[in-house]
Amino acid sequence: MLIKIKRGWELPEHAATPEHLYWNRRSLLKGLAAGPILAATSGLLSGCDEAPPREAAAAVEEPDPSAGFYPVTRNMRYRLDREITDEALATTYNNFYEFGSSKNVWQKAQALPIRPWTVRIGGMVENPFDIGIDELLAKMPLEERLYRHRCVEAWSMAVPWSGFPLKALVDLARPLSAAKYLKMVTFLDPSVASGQKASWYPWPYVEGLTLAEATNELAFIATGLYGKPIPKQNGAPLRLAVPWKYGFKSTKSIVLFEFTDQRPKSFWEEIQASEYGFWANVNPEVPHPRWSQASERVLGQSEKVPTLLFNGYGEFVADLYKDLDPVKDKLFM
Ligand SMILES: Nc1nc2c(c(=O)[nH]1)N[C@H]1C(S)=C(S)[C@@H](COP(=O)(O)O)O[C@H]1N2
Ligand SMILES: [Mo]
Repeated sequence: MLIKIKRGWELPEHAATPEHLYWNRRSLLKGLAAGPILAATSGLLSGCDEAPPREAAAAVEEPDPSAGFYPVTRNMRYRLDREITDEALATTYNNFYEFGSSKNVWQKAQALPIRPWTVRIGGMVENPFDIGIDELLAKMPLEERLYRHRCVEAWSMAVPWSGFPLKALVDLARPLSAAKYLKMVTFLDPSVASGQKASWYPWPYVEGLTLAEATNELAFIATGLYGKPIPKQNGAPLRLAVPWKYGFKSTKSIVLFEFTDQRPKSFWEEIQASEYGFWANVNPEVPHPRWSQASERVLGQSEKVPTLLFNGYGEFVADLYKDLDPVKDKLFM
């Protein structure tokens, strides 16, 4: 495969947010949520179209039975070349079509019941089983990772996910050797998710990875965000985070992990295969049929920044694709 990989360690480390500034900003946000000074300081967020409603930060503080698990220790292997996105932006500017096609769905998503929440591990495994989210959380090695996130629509953010490597779940599932893919499926409940009443979409939301991708160290199941249980609008109680791929691969609110020997057809592939393929690896040089992927708008910033091959994660994942043809196999679409 003819791809020049820029390694992560070549990225400018000086741009990463120092820890103490990060924590100060968090307490600043908390203070804003709690007190009436928000109005006076809301100019901080103006000048961008994502200024969140003032209730946003308060709503994500709802009690959650898994709250005691967080915060978890940050794994310093996964670093950023940019500042962490403000929590109030990352939790109020969302894609979650189950609750509507606008970015402003965070309030509607609060209707999603997340307890009890049963995850089915099925398909080609030694013994299919169901497991409740809290039992799963207790079994899994929780850690925090700073990851970039690049939406196919050319906006991006950088957030602290908490959760566990997807590989830990694959090991728990014990797939049969014939299994080649992992399919992940979102809940289906049109009574709480009004977007699912739109019959022209192929609900439920489905995504898939090869098992080699699913067991790559970067593939992560996020159960927390900003040191707390993950908000509903970001995919509670568990969602995928595969930062080298376009954001739509990162399925939210998963109820089924199914091991299979058939390549899963994803939600977006079903809708428009010529624009949203199976691999969907980030590449600034391969434009979307309707727009360039060369740069991205970072949430909260007015300047665009260049998009990186594999979203900057080539050192971790480029090897996965070395036997494939980028064009014929549509690796970047
Ligand atoms: N079930 C489900 N998962 C989903 C989506 C969705 O609409 N439904 N949108 C995807 C897209 S396009 C993106 S960019 C990310 C957005 O995640 P965020 O809202 O936490 O930023 O979720 C992905 N996962
Ligand atoms: Mo996206």
